[in-house]
Amino acid sequence: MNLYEDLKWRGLLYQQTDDDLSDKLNKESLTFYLGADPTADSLHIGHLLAYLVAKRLENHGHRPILVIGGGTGLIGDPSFKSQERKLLSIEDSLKNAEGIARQARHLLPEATIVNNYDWLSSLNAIEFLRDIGKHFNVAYMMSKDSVKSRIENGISFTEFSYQIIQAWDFEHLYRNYNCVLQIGGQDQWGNITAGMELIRKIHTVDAKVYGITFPLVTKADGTKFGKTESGAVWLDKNKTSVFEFYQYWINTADQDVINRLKQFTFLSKEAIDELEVSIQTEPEKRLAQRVLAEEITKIVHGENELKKALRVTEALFSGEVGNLDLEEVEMGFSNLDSMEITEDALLVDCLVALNLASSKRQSRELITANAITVNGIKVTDVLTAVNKKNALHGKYTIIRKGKKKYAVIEHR
Ligand code: 545
Repeated sequence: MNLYEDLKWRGLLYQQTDDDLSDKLNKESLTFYLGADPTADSLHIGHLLAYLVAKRLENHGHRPILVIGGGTGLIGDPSFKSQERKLLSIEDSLKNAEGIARQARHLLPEATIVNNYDWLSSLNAIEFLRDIGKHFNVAYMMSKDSVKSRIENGISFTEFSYQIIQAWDFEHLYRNYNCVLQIGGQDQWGNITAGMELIRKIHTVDAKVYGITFPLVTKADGTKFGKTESGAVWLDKNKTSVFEFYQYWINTADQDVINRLKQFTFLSKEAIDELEVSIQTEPEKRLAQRVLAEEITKIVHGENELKKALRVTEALFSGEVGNLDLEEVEMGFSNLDSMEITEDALLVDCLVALNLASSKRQSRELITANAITVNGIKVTDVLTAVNKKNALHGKYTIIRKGKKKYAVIEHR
């Protein structure tokens, strides 16, 4: 399969500006770009897709430029937003930009990374209005979905102008890097085409520049992709632990897992077809989900972190948590119901405090019924005490009720 067919097969092509783009993509080596505004200090898995598309193009011989929107982030992209954004402070924008740049560098180590604050911050109002603004017709700007959908509820001149600023980025990169292609999600179509317009007006109508977008990731059940009860699934392991990250992917529904494998992994069609068969023939193994979770966790967090997430998963399943190292314990248990104690305590009291039992009496019943383990060891004595000395790594006591319910005590 050539690159174009591969992108199509993976469901990664939503719109393209030219029909002859397939030949360009397959046969030439283009400099292209992808932008991200530092609206947060980390990317989440929705944005990850964009970087993986960039990586697919790079693997095929195209040259990526990753634009970190330190400048555009100060303006606020109205695309797909029903309401005006709160302005980001310059400090936050630049601080977030550092975080995003670090992740971008990790995902595409070979890419050129630039921050548009570097050229946007020195643009003055006269230049902006004379040299750039003059090329934009207001009716054209208002016809963009990002603006049109907002006219009634209100859109500031600031956000209205966003498309011009992103357009100027494309022109800047075209002029300085011979960048001829911009990629983005489907929400970016209006901004990408605005840039192509501007380049043709400033340079020549024949300037060969292109744009492609990929579709929003959707789930078969209609709920939002990339969200859990506790919020977005972030790439930063301090915001979403590697264990939670791994768990998110392993819980992918059968109806979605093949699409995810196509979009988010670099596995071949043959490999993915085989996994599709396994969903039919041995669904209980959840092989496709396992492969998906392992592949993506490896891409984002590396082999070593994946190993830890697998060890934690295995320990939670078997109950044998005693062999986990401190980092693994924290990875697996930081989000559980927990309590802190500074002195020794009776297990029966802890069970109540942790909501594992409704009363001391029930605590005792659970213990005599062999339903409670502490740090992986079955407890039979109702007078068992919980103390720092026996804690894992001198810090945590992990309690398990039945097969699945866990809680943690932190010793201070
Ligand atoms: C800025 C300057 C440019 C070109 C592009 C931009 C950014 C663009 C935009 N993109 C989105 C984004 O989200 C925040 C990410 C960091 C927390 O707003 N105007 O910055 C997303 N983008 C990736 C995909 C996207 C898009 O980063 O394009 O569609 C999500 O899949 O929403 O010169």
